[in-house]
Amino acid sequence: MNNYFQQQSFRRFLPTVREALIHELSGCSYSRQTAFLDRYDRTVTELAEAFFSLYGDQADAGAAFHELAVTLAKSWKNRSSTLAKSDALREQNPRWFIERRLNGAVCYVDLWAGTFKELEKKIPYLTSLGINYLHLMPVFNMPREENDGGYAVSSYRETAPGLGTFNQLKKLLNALRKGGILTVLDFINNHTSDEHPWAKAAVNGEVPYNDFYYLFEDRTMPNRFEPALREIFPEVRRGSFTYNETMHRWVWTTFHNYQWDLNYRNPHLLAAIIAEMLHLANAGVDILRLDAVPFTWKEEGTSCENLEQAHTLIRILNRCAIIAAPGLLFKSEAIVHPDDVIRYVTPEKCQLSYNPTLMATLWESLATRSTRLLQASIRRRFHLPENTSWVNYVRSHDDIGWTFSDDDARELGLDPTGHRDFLNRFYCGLFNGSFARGLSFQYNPENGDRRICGTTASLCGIEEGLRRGDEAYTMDGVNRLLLMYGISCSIGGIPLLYLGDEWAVLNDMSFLEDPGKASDHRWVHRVSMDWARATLPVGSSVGSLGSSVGSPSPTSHRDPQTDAAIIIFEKIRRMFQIRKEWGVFSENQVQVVDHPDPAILLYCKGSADSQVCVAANFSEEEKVLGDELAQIFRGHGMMDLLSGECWEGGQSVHLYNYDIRWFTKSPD
Ligand code: OTU
Repeated sequence: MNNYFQQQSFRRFLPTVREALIHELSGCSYSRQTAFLDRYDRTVTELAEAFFSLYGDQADAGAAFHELAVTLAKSWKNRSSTLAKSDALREQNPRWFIERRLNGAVCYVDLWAGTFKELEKKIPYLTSLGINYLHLMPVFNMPREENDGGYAVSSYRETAPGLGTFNQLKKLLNALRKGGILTVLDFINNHTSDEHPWAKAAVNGEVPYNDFYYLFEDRTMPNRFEPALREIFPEVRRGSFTYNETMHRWVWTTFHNYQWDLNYRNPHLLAAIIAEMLHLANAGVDILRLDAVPFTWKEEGTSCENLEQAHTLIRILNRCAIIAAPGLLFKSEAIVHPDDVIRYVTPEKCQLSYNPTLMATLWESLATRSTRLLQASIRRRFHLPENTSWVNYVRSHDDIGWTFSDDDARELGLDPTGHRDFLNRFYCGLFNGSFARGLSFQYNPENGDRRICGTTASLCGIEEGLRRGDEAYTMDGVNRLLLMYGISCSIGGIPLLYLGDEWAVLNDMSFLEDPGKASDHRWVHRVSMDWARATLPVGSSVGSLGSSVGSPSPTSHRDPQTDAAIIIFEKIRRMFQIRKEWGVFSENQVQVVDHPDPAILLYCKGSADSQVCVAANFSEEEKVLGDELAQIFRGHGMMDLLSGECWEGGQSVHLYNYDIRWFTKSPD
């Protein structure tokens, strides 16, 4: 801190801020006041140090900090007593979310249910599957035509009109809470849409909004920054800046030209964004998914991704939550190099993170029938700090990017670029013998990069099997899908079901007819839920559910896709159920066990009677496991938790094509 606040010492100014907070809280009960002040006193030094490390050289940093602190007090004052009570419980146990044994799911409200009200009616469906963590993708106001699936936010407070009102959203969050389901909402804080009131005010040159975005009078600065920047959507447009005719200014737009990057060099913008964040927290959301975390800080001559200051910003958000909404968790969305992904995951930054490394290497293993890269990445890149957790996903609403470590690949004798090229061709169905039916996304002619779109079922071969009318081919696809979920459910952390995957939803090309979607291939896997299919003859009634999903009735006539879907639905439900019974699956620790056959992945978790050992076969050939299991279980009998099958001690174990088993010591 070279600066104004170093000379003055920001500590000297903190008592004045505290006075203002006491004044702000005057209407609150004594216990509410002391709870806040206790947390504030414990945290403020850390918060201020982080804040002034970014802004200490600006003369009005003190005023901005004051503004921020008052926002915290105001927000706490408005926090409901229900949330404050749950805050208190969560504060006492930083492992609370690990102990909840979470089974995650994610959906777009409109595509999956229609509206907030309709979604409320689907809670029994979610609970019958065993889901207790639900991520609702962007629910706030967005531009009508193109809005990047809502990731162009026009408001952090007004909900998208088609979904319902903010009060209905609050009601839904409340109902989910009562149903034992934690909720996750996106906090898209790297950018807003160009229709956000802040952006509109900036266009009109209004103070202070003219300083909320990165605006440049000419190309001088953009030209200096641009050479080092990554293009995220190169098929849509080149470069990272957009000229605005009204302002005669260039705007920083990392993603689409209508997504304007927020200027975190302005401490008042940070204070304003934290007010929005806490407003969301007070609506009753448990977890905020921080979108695009790598991009929030820009520094000339760098890639403007994963900079230290971006980490400091998250620490500030986290400290503010500790003070004003201590039950809130953060989930990082950083789809970058594995070493960079992991740096966001600490109790002081994001307690949760997507695990893109696992996701990418799982798909890599399916294509190659070798788990070597997957094993290397689990060994080196799975370990997380205490009281944090991975969110292990197979598919999301986004593309699949091959974000494995080049060093890991080279050690295995793979040329990273050539290997990515192979994977892209494989998943676009352009490689001879490929079972996958995916689409290419964002080809960049300059460096040959591209990513992959497609539903899990289509990428696993179910689509191709159904097209051929080949039952065995389709079943291989089903087993691949279950293998992927079998690992994301057992390796450690929170598995995330992309809703629709449990019904083997296939690619849907109808997005090509919608001008707002046609240029974005990700819509091929953002498919609307066909509830008529879900009510097909699974036991008595999947649609009305309760807990009544029984076994499929053998006499009823079903189409092959439904047959596949029913198997998947039941198996995923079973995995989620076992996870509830076996806390070890929610813990991070995992040991990969060597196996000479590259198609086999073997790992163990836990110890003594709660030890489990997962064995998976990533090939279409049957395999016989060696004596690895006998050694692990010391010759004791074993049981597969998934099927209930048992083996006597020392008996050899066969793994069918794409088989996965969750072994434990068999009950005596
Ligand atoms: C996220 O993804 C969202 O998940 C996307 O749906 C949005 O389009 C985007 O942000 C903009 O809001 O580039 O291809 O490292 O890779 O933030 C997906 C992070 C994306 C980026 C990621 C981004």
